Amino acid sequence: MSALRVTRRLGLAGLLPLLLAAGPLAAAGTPVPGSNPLFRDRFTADPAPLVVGDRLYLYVGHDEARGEEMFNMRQWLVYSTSDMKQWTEHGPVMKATDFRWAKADAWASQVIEKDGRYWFYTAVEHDDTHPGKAIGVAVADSPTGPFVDAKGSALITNQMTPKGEHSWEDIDPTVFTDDDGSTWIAWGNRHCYIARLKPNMIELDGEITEITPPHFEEGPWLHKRGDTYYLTYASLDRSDHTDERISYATAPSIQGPWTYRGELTGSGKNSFTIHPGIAEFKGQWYIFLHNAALSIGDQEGALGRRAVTVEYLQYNEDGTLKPVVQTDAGVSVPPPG
Ligand code: FUB
Repeated sequence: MSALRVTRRLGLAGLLPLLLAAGPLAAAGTPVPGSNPLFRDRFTADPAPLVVGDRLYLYVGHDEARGEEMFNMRQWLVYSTSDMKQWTEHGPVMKATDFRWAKADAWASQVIEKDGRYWFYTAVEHDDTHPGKAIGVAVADSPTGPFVDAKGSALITNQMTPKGEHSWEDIDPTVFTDDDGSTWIAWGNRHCYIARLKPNMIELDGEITEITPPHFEEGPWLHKRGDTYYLTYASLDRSDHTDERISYATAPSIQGPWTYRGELTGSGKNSFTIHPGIAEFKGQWYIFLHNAALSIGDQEGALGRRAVTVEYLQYNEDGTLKPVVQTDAGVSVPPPG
């Protein structure tokens, strides 16, 4: 059916929701605010939201891979919004090599606020004194930085979790403060670990416990709603698909026991990896993800050229999560149902 006939049949009012749902380039080549991907002038990955007052800050890794390069991630960027539609770019907050003991790889991170300071936990490649990936912690007095190494050495090294058979086991930290004020850090690739942090935020307080849920691959994210704790993560069911999806587990306490709840999303378009970041903002829950559907000039989306997206996150009455589909429209349209 021609565009003219569609317009006649639906009228302009009927056409508007279709145009919005069409996503990024609906209005004369201009992205619809809130549509996906969120940022189109550079490649971004591993989104980690943080709500501070009436703004939501979004920390991302900057994907700079060229050609067939796998990953080239040197720095983290931060954006913020007050309405989930218009985003302010604050630029780089830190480079991997700002940790003097690290030599590369600004991989996935999360920032949380505690006692008025902002604590930035992230994965990097350690120098040869502790080979493999490691988790560092930096701190700032503002959510936009500047962040500086808070410890002067890694918080977690590859050698602290000897079970893993590969050098990138200790990545993708997620941090969560429970109602009693205790802060917990979970992380991992193939194996998922959790430990309590000391009140100083730069040391582990006690044992590291393994909590690996079914099909766990990487990218854990901890959050709580009501009395339920959620562990959402990138999963890989090697028996039936080849790209990561998002799965989740729930628990009655941060210390478990965790119950596997199944897959939450499919794979990100064109992307082996996918990575969740979850936040409640102004009464609405959101899940940030990434895919590799964005092209910039002659650089097409790829493993190391990803693009951050956002969708509504909705709960069933029993606290389980409604399936999430990555859309072009994102949050430019109202939440379903
Ligand atoms: O961005 C580098 C790595 O890819 C992250 O640490 C993983 O979660 C995956 O997204």
